[in-house]
Amino acid sequence: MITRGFLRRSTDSGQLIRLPPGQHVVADFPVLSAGPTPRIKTGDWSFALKDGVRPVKSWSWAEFNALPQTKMTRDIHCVTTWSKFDTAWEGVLVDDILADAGIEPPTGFTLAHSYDGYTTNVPTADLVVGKAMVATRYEGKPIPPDHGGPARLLVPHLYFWKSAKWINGLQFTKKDELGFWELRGYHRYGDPWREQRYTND
Ligand SMILES: Nc1nc2c(c(=O)[nH]1)N[C@H]1C(S)=C(S)[C@@H](COP(=O)(O)O)O[C@H]1N2
Ligand SMILES: [Mo]
Repeated sequence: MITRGFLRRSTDSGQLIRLPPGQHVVADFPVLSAGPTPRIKTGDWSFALKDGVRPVKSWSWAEFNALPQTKMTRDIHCVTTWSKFDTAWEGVLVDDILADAGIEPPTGFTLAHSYDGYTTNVPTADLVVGKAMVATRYEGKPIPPDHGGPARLLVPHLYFWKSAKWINGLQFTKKDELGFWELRGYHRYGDPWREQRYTND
């Protein structure tokens, strides 16, 4: 039986594995940020959904926390080669954000935006149908600031740089516009199972 928390891939020999190629398992939770940790008070926090330049809807912290809450336990894979198994998150599925805004995904691409100016691009299809959430809790507690609190994107099936910390919005874009690391040599998609680390992988 395969449960949602235990994604396993078959090797040629038929063996079941859960560690993508070139990765090793860690027990700790490394912090990786391009700059200093922004400190955002939940009272100042808001999350905005945009279709191109057009604002669709925004939520305060209280409004966002009143949306349906979902738990997700997933393995995560950082491009710097560490993987961490069974990380437990809670937050709002992107599906439930869209439902609350009363829209279907308007374009095939999405750019996530964060309080530190970080951006990352993800195909919209990789954010919906239960694949991704805006997480507000980790291991049963508010997400620590270094790990992206008050809220971070969680797209566990792609390399962890796609999981934007300190997220403050999702923007639908007509084209696949590159984000912070994607402009600096990381792969535009970032599938750990295909080792899509750098632009031409
Ligand atoms: N806003 C923002 N999100 C970010 C980053 C960042 O610098 N800023 N770094 C990314 C990278 S490269 C990784 S590997 C993960 C690290 O998350 P962690 O510090 O919780 O392990 O966050 C990603 N999300
Ligand atoms: Mo990273």
